[in-house]
Amino acid sequence: MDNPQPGQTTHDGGTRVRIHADSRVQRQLRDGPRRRFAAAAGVVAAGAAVVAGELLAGLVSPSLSPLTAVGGAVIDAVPPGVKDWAVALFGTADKAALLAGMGLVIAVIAALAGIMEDRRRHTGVAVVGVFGLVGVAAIATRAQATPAALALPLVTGLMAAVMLRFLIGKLQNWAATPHAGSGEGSSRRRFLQDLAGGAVLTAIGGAVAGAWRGATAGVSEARDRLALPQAASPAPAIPPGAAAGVEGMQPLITPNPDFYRIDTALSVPAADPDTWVLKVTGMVQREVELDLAGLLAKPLAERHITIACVSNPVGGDLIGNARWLGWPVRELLAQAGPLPGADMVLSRSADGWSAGTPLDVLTDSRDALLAVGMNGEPLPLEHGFPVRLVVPGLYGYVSATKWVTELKVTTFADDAGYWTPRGWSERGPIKMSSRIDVPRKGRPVPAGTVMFGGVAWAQHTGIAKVELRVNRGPWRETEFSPGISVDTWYQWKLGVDLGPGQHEVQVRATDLAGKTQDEEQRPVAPDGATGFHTVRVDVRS
Ligand SMILES: Nc1nc2c(c(=O)[nH]1)N[C@H]1C(S)=C(S)[C@@H](COP(=O)(O)O)O[C@H]1N2
Ligand SMILES: [Mo]
Repeated sequence: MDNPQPGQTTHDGGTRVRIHADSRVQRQLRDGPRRRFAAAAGVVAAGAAVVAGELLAGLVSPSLSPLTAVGGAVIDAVPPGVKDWAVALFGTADKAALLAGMGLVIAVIAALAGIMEDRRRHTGVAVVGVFGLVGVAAIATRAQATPAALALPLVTGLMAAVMLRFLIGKLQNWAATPHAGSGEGSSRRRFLQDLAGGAVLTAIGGAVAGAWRGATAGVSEARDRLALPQAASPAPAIPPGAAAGVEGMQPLITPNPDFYRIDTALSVPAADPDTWVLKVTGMVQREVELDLAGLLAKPLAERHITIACVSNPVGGDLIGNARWLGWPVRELLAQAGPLPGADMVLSRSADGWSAGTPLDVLTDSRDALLAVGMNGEPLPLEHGFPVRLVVPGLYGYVSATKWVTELKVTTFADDAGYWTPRGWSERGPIKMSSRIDVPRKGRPVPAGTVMFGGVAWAQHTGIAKVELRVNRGPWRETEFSPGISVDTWYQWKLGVDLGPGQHEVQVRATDLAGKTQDEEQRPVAPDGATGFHTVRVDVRS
C-alpha cells in the first residue's frame, strides 16, 4: 500500500520516511483534496505523454499519430444503420467534436488512474499500460500502419506511466510529511511545482503539435512547388449567361476555400508527391504503376464537374462545382486491360478508405478524371493532394476517392467500398435535385417583384427546365441559364410578384431525358435524398 497509513512505510524518492502511528497525516492532507491532486497528477501525466507521442509521430509517422489512429478506429467502428451517426460522419464539423470527446475520455481515465495509483502502487500504471495497448491495436487496424507508428503508443504509454509514478510519488511524499514539520512546506511545493510544470509543458507541446499538424509536415510546401502542366484538352468555354447574376447566389464555380469537405480522415493523409504511386491491380491483363511525374506527362483534360455528397439533404450545400485537371481514368484502365467478368473498380486511398465504382462508368465516354488540379491549382491537401478521382454523375462516396493510391479491378460480388457495409447503397448515381438560394433564409423581402434564384443538377444527364410554384399554385417555368456541360449544375432565376404575408415556394427540375424530379421526400440514406426544396418567404407590406 502506498497510501501512507499510520505505522507504514512509504517512499520518498529513494528515502524512506517513517510514519508514526497517529493521525497527523490525515489532518494535513485530507482525503478529498488528496484525491483531487492524484487525479490532476494522472491528467497531467497522460496529457504530457499524449502530446509527446503526437510530437514524436510528427517525426516518424506524419500521417498516423496515436490520437488520429484511435479516432479513425472509432470512426470505422461506429455501428452501421445508426443514421445520425453516419450523417455526422459524412458531415463536415464532426472532427473537432470527435477529438474533443476523445480528449475528455482520456482525461477521465487518466484521473482515475491517478487516484488508483495513489491508493495502490502499480494499479494506475497498469491502466495506462492497457491504454497503450489499445493504441497499438487501433494503429494495427490502420492502412498506413508502420512499425514506427505501432511503437508510438507503447512509447506514449511508457512515458505516461513514468510521469504518473513520479508525480504520485511526490504527492505521497507530501502526504507523508508531518504537518507543521519543516519538511511539509517544501514537499508540498515540490509536488505542486512538478504538477504545474508538467501542465505548462503539456500546453506548450500541444500548441506546437497542433500547429505542426496544421502544416502537415512538409506536404504543403511540396504542393506549393508543384507546377501543373497545361491541359492538352482545355475546358470548354463557359457559355455567356451561365451565371444567372442574382445577388446573393452562390458563384457558378465554387472557390476552393468554400468547397465542401467530406471524409473520414481525422488528419489529412500526408501523401508525399515524390513517392506517390498509383497501382492498377486485380482483374487486369497487366498491372500498371504510375508516379506523379508520369501522370503529369500524360495529355491532361480540364473539365467542369459538379460533385455532390450522398448526405446532402434537399436544399443542402454538400455540393460544389470546380474545374478539374486530370487524366481520363479510362486511358489508364485501357493500359491495364480489365479482364472479362470485372464490373467494379475499388479505389483505395492512402488512409485505407475505399469506393466501389462501376467499371463501365470509368470506361465510357464521360470524363472520369484522375485529377491533380482544382480551379487552376494543385488539389488542396484536404481535397486529395496529390491525386484524387472525380467521376461525373456519381455521389462522392462511390467514386471521388481522395489521396488515391490503388485502383483494384474487381467485381461487386467480391468487393465493397467503405460505406456499403455501413448502411449505404452499393451504387450511388446522383439524384436530380434543385435548390432555392435567393431570397436568403430568414430575410424578409419587400412586396412587389421578388427575385428568386438557385441551382439545379442532374449530372451526366443535364437539366432541361426548372419550375417554381407559390403556395402550391401552378408551376411556372424559370429563366434558365445555359449550363457549362451536362456534368455541372445549372443556375436559374425568376421574378415573382408577391403580396405581403408568408408564402411557400417550391422548386422542381426536369432533366434532358424528360424525367421530372421526384416529389416524394426520402432521407439521405441509403442512396440520396429526394423531394422538392421548399422555402417560406416573408413578404412585408
Ligand atoms: N480518401 C477518402 N476519399 C473520399 C472520402 C473519404 O472519406 N476518404 N469521402 C468521399 C465522400 S463521401 C465525398 S462526398 C467526397 C467529398 O469530396 P470533397 O471533400 O473534395 O468535397 O470525397 C470522397 N472521397
Ligand atoms: Mo459523401
